[in-house]
Amino acid sequence: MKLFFKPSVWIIFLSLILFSCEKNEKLKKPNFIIIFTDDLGYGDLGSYGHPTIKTPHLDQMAKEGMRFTQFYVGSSICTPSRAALLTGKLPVQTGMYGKRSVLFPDNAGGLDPKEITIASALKKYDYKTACIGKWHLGHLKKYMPLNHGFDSFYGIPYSNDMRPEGKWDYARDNFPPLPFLDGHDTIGVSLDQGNFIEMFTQKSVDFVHQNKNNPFFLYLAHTAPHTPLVLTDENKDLSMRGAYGDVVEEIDRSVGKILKTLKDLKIAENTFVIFTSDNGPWGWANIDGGSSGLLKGNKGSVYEGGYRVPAIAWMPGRIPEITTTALASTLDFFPTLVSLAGGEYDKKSLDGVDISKTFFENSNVRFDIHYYRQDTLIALRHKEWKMYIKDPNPWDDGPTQKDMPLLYNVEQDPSEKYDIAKSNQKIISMLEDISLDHIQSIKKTPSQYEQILPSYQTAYDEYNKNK
Ligand SMILES: [Ca+2]
Repeated sequence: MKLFFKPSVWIIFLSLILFSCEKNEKLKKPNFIIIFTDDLGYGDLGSYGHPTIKTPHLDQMAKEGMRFTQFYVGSSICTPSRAALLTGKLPVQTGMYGKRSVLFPDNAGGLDPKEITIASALKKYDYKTACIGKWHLGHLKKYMPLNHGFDSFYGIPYSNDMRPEGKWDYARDNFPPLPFLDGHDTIGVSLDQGNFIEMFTQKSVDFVHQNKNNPFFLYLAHTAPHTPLVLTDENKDLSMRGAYGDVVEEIDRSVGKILKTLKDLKIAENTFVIFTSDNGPWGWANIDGGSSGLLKGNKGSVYEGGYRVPAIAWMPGRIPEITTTALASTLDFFPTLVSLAGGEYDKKSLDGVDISKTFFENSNVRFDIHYYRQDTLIALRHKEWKMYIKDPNPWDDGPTQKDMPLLYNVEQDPSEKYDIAKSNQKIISMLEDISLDHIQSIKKTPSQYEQILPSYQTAYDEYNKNK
């Protein structure tokens, strides 16, 4: 029997097929959660070898997912590291670098609203986006998360120690009480920081619940374990590692709650979660700072301990359960997430690369890491080789500029103990060519840190005169 329908019936039939395809396409778009801690070192988690900090939820996440041993940030300090993660560009390209290292409440600059962030890119593909925690990419309204592609913001505009209560006399005399914002509105000042991890966690869990039926991107940038280490009574004195351990263990419980929410809502298999840190531990914070484990150096340095951080990627059934030695960087989040969302981006402008194949197939995609101090390339890693073309630390008694280049095999010598430059001239020549190509290809944008807000200018000049 020959089937025959009127044209109008065919149109309805085809529309239904198209509608269901479109719906399936939407369902296939993965959700993304980036959990970004502040100043957590390479050696601070149980699964990264810390002897006394207990991190059972993160260790379980590592067991169920991919644990990176050679994962890097775009800069070893807060502001530029955050800019690199969100834009996929080295800070030298976005102007998010400068003599002061990071932005302060007296700064007039920030991340140019014209820069495309992961959030603004994903919004084009129907993602709901939230920024929870610490921003630190410019606190004036035009630079804040709502003007960088985020539908909502809940947290603090800069670091948790930029407040009058600390020991720094300039901050004590000039900085306002630390504001806490919801969107553009300040909803409190000098709030008890002991509640921050719980507040950020609850807000994150609520956001996931609200968006369980549509694609979402959550950027959860904890203010911890950056000093001051503040804890509520119920989270205090639990860790053998003291207050720093207490804070890291509270973050661990927070991660457990978020992953449990994804499992309970049955969206874990479609949610890509990555946990990492913005830079190495704060060496100057003494016992209140973390540990870079076997790596040399701390936050702010160009040594491995500044740039190499713990990172765990998790997407049950999709990301293999493995410890990987593949190189990867927070710079790669932008291109990777946008391409996983089925989106397009301008490859040429980015320093990050799509490392989906690293996450899903454990293959090596990235081969180079660039280590900058402000706008200057200090060192280059290519595969196992790391070469310093500039003095890694002009403030210590170690090698000086005339001793450059230094060369380390950081796979055999992750602690950067043994300079092997003299016996490897061919490697040096190859790395010199690669670094020269890189330097010539980089488009520098002037520092956004230089301009001081008029209301601070007198105090700022006075402070710098007396320094
Ligand atoms: Ca930091």
